[in-house]
Amino acid sequence: MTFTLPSLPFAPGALAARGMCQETFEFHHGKHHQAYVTALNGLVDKNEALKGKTLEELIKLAHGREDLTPVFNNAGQHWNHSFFWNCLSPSGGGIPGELEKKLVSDFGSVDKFKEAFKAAAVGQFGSGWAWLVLGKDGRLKVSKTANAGLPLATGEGKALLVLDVWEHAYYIDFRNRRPDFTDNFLAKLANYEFAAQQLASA
Ligand code: MN3
Repeated sequence: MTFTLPSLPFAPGALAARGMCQETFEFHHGKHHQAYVTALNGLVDKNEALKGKTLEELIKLAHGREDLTPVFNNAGQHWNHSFFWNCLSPSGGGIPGELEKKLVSDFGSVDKFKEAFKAAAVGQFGSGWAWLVLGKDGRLKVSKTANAGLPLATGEGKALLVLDVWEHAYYIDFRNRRPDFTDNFLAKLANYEFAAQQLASA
């Protein structure tokens, strides 16, 4: 299987007025994400044992395998970025009723969810990702992963929403201010409709 860079689900300049400019997407989607896809295809191409596997199969196979670390890193980054683009929206920030009810039930309030998510995003030392996950116990939780990590690999549940907290995700728009980048995501960019769809299909 050859992997390809998915198209953005919106025009690259569509989020500029909400704090994520076109240049960010030209680099983040067009260069960073493309580089992970290209590297992954190269790794699969030279390893017979990896050919024909789906992205999810590659992630599970390579997770924890020292000899397959580059495969895990590039496959995880391809999955994470493909998911991340869907977690952004030109009409982001509004939380559908069903999801809001679940957030209130599991975190106490929407504000408490946002506080927990921000703490995960800001508290991730170095590169990584902040997640809203539906845990195996049926409760929503916030978590963070380093580098290319993802809930599919850790087995902690189903991903509903993610924020990329690698510096390349925010340096053009927010320079070094990851807390402001996270606040802006939660208030103006987060596609809670997509998160609600993930929850409904769980
Ligand atoms: Mn990234």
